[in-house]
Amino acid sequence: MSILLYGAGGSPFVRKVRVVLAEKKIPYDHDEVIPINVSPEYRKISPLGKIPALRDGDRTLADSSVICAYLERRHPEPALYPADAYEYARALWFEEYGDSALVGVIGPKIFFRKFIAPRFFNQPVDEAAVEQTVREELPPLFDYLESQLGTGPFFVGRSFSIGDIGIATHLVNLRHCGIGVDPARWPKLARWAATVHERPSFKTLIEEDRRTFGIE
Ligand SMILES: N[C@@H](CCC(=O)N[C@@H](CS)C(=O)NCC(=O)O)C(=O)O
Repeated sequence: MSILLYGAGGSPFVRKVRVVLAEKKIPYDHDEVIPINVSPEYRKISPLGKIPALRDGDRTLADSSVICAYLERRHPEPALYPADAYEYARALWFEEYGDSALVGVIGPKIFFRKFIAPRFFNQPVDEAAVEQTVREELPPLFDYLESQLGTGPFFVGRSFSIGDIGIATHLVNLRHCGIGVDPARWPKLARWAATVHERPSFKTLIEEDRRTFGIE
């Protein structure tokens, strides 16, 4: 097996790559690197010291978006990037929205405080801070996403794409914190998230995280 993916499973960016690998049925080995005090050897592969990184034979790459784009060229089927130029750019936009706007709120302000801090740093959960973020910062992000979903099942065109993966991976971490998308307030987004998280590529990883982290 020539592909080796580096990066711990709870990372939304690592999950993005794993979903792409699963959708394309690409076999891989997995080295669950935790991005704290990474070794000089790992920094040669991932110069910013972040996860994920990927080795394909004697070639290496860092950054989830870069890795997913590479995998698409190496293994074009099933296509996860739309063929149409505008739809292609829209899919990249949603991936970027997940990797900047969503992670900026969900990562440090919710997932870290509620999930990582108590489990790995033995710190109590700052529930008031989490609740404030959920009340004030998450809704505008969900309002935008709700406004972008049409009548179809996916964010862009008629096919599941990197745009869906790039949003859904961050909502998994929210879900691990016991926070979902309220279907009364964001019906399209809630339906979309439930459908995407039921795909085998996501479902397998969600169940794996549940076992690993003892999530009820
Ligand atoms: N743009 C990067 C972001 C990766 C990222 O921020 N990963 C986090 C873990 S979820 C990390 O490695 N953090 C450690 C650090 O920033 O030093 C990507 O898409 O791969």
